[in-house]
Amino acid sequence: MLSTSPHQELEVDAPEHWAGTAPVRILSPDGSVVGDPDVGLSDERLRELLRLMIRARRLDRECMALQRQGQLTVYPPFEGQEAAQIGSASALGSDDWAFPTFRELAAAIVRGVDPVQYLWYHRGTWHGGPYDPRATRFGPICVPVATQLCHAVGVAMGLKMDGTTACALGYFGDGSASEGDFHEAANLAAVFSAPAVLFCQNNGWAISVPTSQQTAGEIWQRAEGLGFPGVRVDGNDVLAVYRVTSEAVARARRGDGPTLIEALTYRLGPHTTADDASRYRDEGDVERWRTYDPIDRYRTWLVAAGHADLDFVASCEEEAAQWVSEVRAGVIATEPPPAEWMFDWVYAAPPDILDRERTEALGG
Ligand SMILES: Cc1ncc(C[n+]2csc(CCOP(=O)(O)OP(=O)(O)O)c2C)c(N)n1
Ligand SMILES: [Mg+2]
Repeated sequence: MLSTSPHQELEVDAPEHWAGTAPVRILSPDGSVVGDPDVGLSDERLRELLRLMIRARRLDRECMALQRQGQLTVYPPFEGQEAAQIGSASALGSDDWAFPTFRELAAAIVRGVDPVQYLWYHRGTWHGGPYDPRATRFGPICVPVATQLCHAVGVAMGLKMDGTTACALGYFGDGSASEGDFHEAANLAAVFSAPAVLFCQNNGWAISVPTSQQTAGEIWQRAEGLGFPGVRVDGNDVLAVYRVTSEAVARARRGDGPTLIEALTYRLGPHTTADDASRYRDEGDVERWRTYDPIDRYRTWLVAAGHADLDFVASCEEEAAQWVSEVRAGVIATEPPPAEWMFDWVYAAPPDILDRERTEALGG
C-alpha cells in the first residue's frame, strides 16, 4: 500500500518499488544494470524499442532542418525525451488512448500515426486536425497546455462506462502541472476511479522557466494528496519507463483507478524553433544531460546483454535514414489546401465582412 487518505478508507494497490523518492531505474547512464531488466518483453520487442528511438531521433532532427529550410512553420523538438515517449507509448494496447501535447511526435510514431499527416500541423497546412485521432487512438496535437488531460480523463471515464478494460494516457509537462486543468483532471480521475494514466515528462523547462521556479514540491507526490499513487521514474531509461507505465496500465485495467507518473528527463533542444535557449540556460547543463542520453544507454545494454548485435544497430540507422527521407519528401510534396477552405465550415450564414474577405482573397 503506498498511501491512504485520512478521510476515506481509500486503499491504494501499487507496486512496492514505487515507494521512496529515488526514481525507478533499471539501466544506469552507462548502460549497466541496476534493476531487474526483465520487463516482460521478447527480444524482438526489446529491439523494437531501440529501432523506434533511433527513428524518432532522426525524424526530430529532420524536422528541425525542415523548419530551418522553410518547409515547416514552427517545430517543438523532443530530442532527449525519446525513452520517456517511446517507453510509455509502447506500454499501451491498441484499445487504449493517448492524448498528446505538442511535443509527442515520438509517441505518435509508436501509435502508428502517419508522420507526414502529423507534420501537416507544423507545415500550417491544416488548422489542427491533420490525422484522424480515432484511427490510432492518438488524440489531436494539443497546444493549450494541460487541456488534453481533461480529454484523457473524460475518455477514460467513458471507456469505463462502456464496460471496456481500456485506459487513456494523458501526456503533460512540468509547466502544465501548474495549470488548473491538471488538478481538475487528476481529482476527477481519482474520485471516479477513472482508468487514466497521467504521464508527466519533467524535461526541466517550461519555455524559459526552470522546474525549480515552477513548483516547490515534487510533481509525482501530488497524487498522494488526491488519493491515488504517484511514481517517479528515470525518464531516460526506456525499460524503467516501460515498466512503470505497464504497471499503471495494469492498475487501470483492473479497475484500481488512475496513476501519476513523473518521468525525469531533459529537453536538449530549444522550446521550439522560435526559441533561443542560450538566452536563459547554461550550455553546461545541456552537455551534462547529453551524457544521460537515452539511446546510448539502451543500445549499450541491448548489445551487452546479447539481445541485439551491432549489425542490427547499423540496420536500424540505415532503415531510419531511408524512412526519414520518405517523410521529408511527403512533407515537401504537400500542397496547401484550396484557399476557399479558409472560409468554409465556419458560419452557416457568413457575415458581410467574411464575404468581402472571401472575394478579396479568391477574386471574383
Ligand atoms: C493555456 C496555455 N498557456 C500558455 C501557453 C504557452 N505555452 C506554450 S508551451 C508552454 C510551456 C509548457 O511547458 P511544459 O508543460 O513543461 O511542456 P514542455 O514545453 O516542456 O514540453 C507555455 C506556457 C499555452 N500553450 N497554453
Ligand atoms: Mg517542460
